[in-house]
Amino acid sequence: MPEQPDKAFYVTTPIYYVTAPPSIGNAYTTVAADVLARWHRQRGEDVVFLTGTDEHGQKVLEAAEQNGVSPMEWADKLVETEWEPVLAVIDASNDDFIRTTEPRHTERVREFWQAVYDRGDVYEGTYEGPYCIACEEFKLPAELIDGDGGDKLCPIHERGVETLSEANYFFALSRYADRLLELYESQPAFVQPESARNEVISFVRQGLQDLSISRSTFDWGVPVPWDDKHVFYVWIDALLNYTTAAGFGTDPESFARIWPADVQLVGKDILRFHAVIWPAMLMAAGVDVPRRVFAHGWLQVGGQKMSKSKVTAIHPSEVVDTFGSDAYRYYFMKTIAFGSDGSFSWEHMSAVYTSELANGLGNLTSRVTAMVGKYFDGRLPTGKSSGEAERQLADALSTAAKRAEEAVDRVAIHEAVTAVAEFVSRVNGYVTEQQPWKVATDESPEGRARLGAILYAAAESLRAVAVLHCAVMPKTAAALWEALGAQSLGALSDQRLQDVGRWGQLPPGVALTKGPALFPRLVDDHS
Ligand code: ME8
Repeated sequence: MPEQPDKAFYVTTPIYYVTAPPSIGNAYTTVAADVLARWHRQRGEDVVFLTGTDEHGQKVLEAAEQNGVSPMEWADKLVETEWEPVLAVIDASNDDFIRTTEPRHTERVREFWQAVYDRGDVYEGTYEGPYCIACEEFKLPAELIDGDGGDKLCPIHERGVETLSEANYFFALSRYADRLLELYESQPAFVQPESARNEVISFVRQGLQDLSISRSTFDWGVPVPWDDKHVFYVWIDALLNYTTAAGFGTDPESFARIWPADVQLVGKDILRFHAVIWPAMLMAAGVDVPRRVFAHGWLQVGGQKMSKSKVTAIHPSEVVDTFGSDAYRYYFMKTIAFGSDGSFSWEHMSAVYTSELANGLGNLTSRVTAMVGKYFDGRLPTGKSSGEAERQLADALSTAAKRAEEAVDRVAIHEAVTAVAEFVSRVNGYVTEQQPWKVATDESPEGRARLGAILYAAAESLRAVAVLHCAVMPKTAAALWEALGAQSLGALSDQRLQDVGRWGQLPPGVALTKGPALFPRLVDDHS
């Protein structure tokens, strides 16, 4: 890969259909992308984090018709009342929000495809085949499953498919099969995790069919520049959002800084679009392909069989209202192996909240700040009388920080959060073993010095936890930073992950405060 010294770290989510309000499924991808964005910012990198909405196509048109408004009115309403507000609910720190109906995008779509047309990779033809509107995708007959009445259903949505037959324009995708296979070989990180990579390779090895890229039976889309009776197929318009937002075709300087994307997160349902069609489109236009497309697993509710409808029934606000956005983010990022399917249940979420957050990090923080208050008038003592136990704690911190950093580079978000959570347990265990409340009964200078060393080590560990947990639980990390009096080290956002393991940063003498509980006890635990 050519070196780009000023390259920003560019992370994207899929752009979501404005058919319905967001669900905990959509929010899962956005939170993961947000954690990566915040983590990389905490390394001091220039970061661009993009999310947005996918507003064209038959599916959105149908939703608007069912609600008796124009598709544009419908899209505006959903973006304004649902898709933008949900970002604040889950505390997403996106740098841009793209809507595919914006002129900055539609103009780029027309230019991009005109260029591919001019290069000879687009031709006119007819296609007939089963089409799932919910997926906005042609299906292969062999993929379909049998419904109760003997009809054929989409395997993802378990709903009927239509037979679409029309004259339209085709992209010569089949010409790119060999180049795609070469890409998967030479750039193994291009599709991750490994299971997704294998699936994509075996799919492409079977040979690719050309892709129908226009529609003439409805007009809710970007008009095809060389034939205004057609609009572009929603997917080949939507995929281009990632290059539009980076400045493709308008701002070469910004495009050189941002593109190629470093991590494009997608659910496994849309893997082929991102790992097959998308790079082939870019190759056809002579644009670099992304560095990594990462497909995460599917969320289920209450351990039930995969179903879009069950997850879509839960709005992120419902969960955030009970647990807060930090606990929400922690739960989804830690308990589900990123890349595997996962399950949400209120009971499990309550249990994790109580044991790991309220009784874990929350209680540790309140114990440490309360003891510094009680035994040292709220001023951090020195750690001069440290011994073997404190050295081991410092080692555990540096191991946890390395593990977390290395896991984030593999997009193993759950491993990174787990490494930090295990360090928190380790610190809790340390405080319990050292029994500072007993040491406090020894009022000799040695006893005082030892007590100081224990509380210093515990507070210094929490200083590191604030920095390490900042990407996942930004509000908690900020409250912890304040409780520790750590503002004297500068703003939390200026603390670098590269330095987090350096022991002894908190200056003795700073004022610690026992603020409100970081994670209040649950009133209604939904169990
Ligand atoms: O596919 N579990 O939009 P979409 C995990 N517009 N992730 C889930 C999920 C679940 N149960 N449900 C949804 C589209 N997601 C297109 C994308 S990109 C150029 C165009 C997440 O609104 C997951 O990331 O159907 C999935 O890929 C995405 O939402 C689908 O959102």
